[in-house]
Amino acid sequence: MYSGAAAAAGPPRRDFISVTLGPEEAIGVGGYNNSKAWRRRSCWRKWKQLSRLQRSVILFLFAFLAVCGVISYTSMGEAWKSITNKSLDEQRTEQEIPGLKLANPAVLPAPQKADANHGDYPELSLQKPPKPPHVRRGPSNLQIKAPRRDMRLKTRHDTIRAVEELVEADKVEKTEKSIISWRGAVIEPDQSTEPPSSKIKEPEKPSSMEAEDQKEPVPVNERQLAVIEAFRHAWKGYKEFAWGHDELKPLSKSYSEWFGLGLTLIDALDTMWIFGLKEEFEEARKWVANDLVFDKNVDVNLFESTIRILGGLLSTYHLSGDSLFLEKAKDIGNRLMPAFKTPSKIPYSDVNIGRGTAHPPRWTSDSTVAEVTSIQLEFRELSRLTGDEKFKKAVDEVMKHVHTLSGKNDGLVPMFINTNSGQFTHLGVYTLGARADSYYEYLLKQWIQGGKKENELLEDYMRAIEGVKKHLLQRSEPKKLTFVGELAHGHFSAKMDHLVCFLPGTLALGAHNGLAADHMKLAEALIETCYQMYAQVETGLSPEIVHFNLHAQKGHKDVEIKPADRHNLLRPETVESLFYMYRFTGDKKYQDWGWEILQNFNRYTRVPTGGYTSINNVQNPSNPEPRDKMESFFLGETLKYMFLLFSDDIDLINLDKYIFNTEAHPLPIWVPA
Ligand code: DMJ
Repeated sequence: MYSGAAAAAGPPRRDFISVTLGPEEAIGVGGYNNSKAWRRRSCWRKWKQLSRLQRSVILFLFAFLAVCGVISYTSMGEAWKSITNKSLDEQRTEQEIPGLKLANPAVLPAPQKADANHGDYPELSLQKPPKPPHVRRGPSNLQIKAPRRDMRLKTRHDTIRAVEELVEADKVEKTEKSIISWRGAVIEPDQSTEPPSSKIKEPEKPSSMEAEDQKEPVPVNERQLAVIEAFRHAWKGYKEFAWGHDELKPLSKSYSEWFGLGLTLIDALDTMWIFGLKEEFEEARKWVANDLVFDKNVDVNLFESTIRILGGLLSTYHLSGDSLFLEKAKDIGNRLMPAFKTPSKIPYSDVNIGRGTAHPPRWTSDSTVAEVTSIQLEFRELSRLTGDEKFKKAVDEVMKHVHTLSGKNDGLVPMFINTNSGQFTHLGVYTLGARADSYYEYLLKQWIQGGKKENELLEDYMRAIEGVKKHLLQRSEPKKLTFVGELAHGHFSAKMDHLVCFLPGTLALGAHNGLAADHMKLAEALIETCYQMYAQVETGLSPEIVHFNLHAQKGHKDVEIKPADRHNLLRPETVESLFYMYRFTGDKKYQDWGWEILQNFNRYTRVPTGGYTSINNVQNPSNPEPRDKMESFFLGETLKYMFLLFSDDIDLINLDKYIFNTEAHPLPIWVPA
């Protein structure tokens, strides 16, 4: 069908159409013409000469080939991307934890829709978590790394000393041959978790194994360095005079024993990990491996040993990935279980961990409400890690039972519960302070831990906050500070424990997780009050309890302090709440307030030979009357929250992935946001 020459040569073949070409187009005449224009015209003619059916078939074939081409291009691109990404991740992980493959199953259950069940509670409308305005998404700092020295260092004596020590630590790091890699420094790769015989499902892996956490840490800043320096000073005293014992007595250069289980050391493990104190962590780890024995004829308090020991071991396991800590956590968890063998299943306050017996205090068969309802995060996590449901069942039963109890006042609970009858006792007294505080905290935190599905917990929490607003909130004079008082048989008392200062942080956490926006407003008002409990006092440190003035009186501040209440135990609640408030608002004033508090701890509670001490009199700067005791929560909580408060890295214990227990030990959220 193409050539004029052929056409000229004789009759056209049957299946060709004869075409008469002009002279310039005839090959024979005009010579070989292969110009683009000619070819285009020729093709077009050929196309026009096809039948309609032929054209349709060709068009269809073209379309079909084009579609196939697009599909195979996309899927090959994806495959190529995943091949290259995977090999990079694998290389990185292999360098950090030899033998660890990314093929490991996901650590936590697959994410679910956070608001899946909210239909049941129309009044509890959830908001979208607000994005913190100030923070960039930075790398996770869960890997231990010595803080970098390329920071802007200032002239403050403390800071310089801290840096010198850190340089020293760097040197030690380089010579430590026993370390596999820092993240895996203490991981013995062959150890595996051995689920107990009553195993019901596969145990979970530690959250540190998440690929997402394998990022470069953000360098610490000057304020964080000052916290590290404070920690090192406290640790120096503990190491020298109280190693392996419960608490340091820094003035008498000795120690005190509560359970005889190295409380301070265990409480401080994850703090050291987060601060990047490798050498100290390694030494403490050795003590846990060789000297921490739970098979002891000793009575321990169920709540205190759960939040400090079980909580501390579990979080250290998560951060370090070292199965030693899980093994120890399982051991203590099992030894605490006899506490739940009561007629009502409300646990006894005390357990003999060597004998396997439990009992209430000598003078009563009551337990404290906050104690029996603030062990759940830890036991539930132990079940998830071991695959053994018995821990979770025991503590969930307590919550379910308390949910149904009468004797509450608009969601506010009394302070005692009887282990025989399972009923509240001493009805009519309501506080957010001692003996009730962490009941409220754990309602919200369990709800978050479990993926926001356990509606009874949320319901109880929301009711309780309404109860607080209705019965316990008042304003002081002259500054009109919002505070949380107490109610005793219908009488309001303007007394507030420092312990109540956990509440602004908890309210802010709830608001961040979609609860009512007015919770955040209340949090803002309350944290201001908690700060004033420090700022209005002569030493700049809060007493254990304050009384607020309800009526303006000339020469009187908002805060009054009774002689019996003017001690300070180095408690964490205010800095804890400052940390949450800064994370969620980015308002630097919270960091500045925390900085003031740290300086006042340094001024009035620091013991030159090592350690910090509780004091008896926050109103006397010239003699604050040191008590000679450093509580374990100063290292476990107070300094940890300070360090986190001064950080701008939201991935340094990301609050959408971790929930802090009431002793500041971070545990993974099962269904992270
Ligand atoms: C800690 O043991 C815990 O924070 C507990 O919830 C309350 N008491 C101390 C700190 O003040």
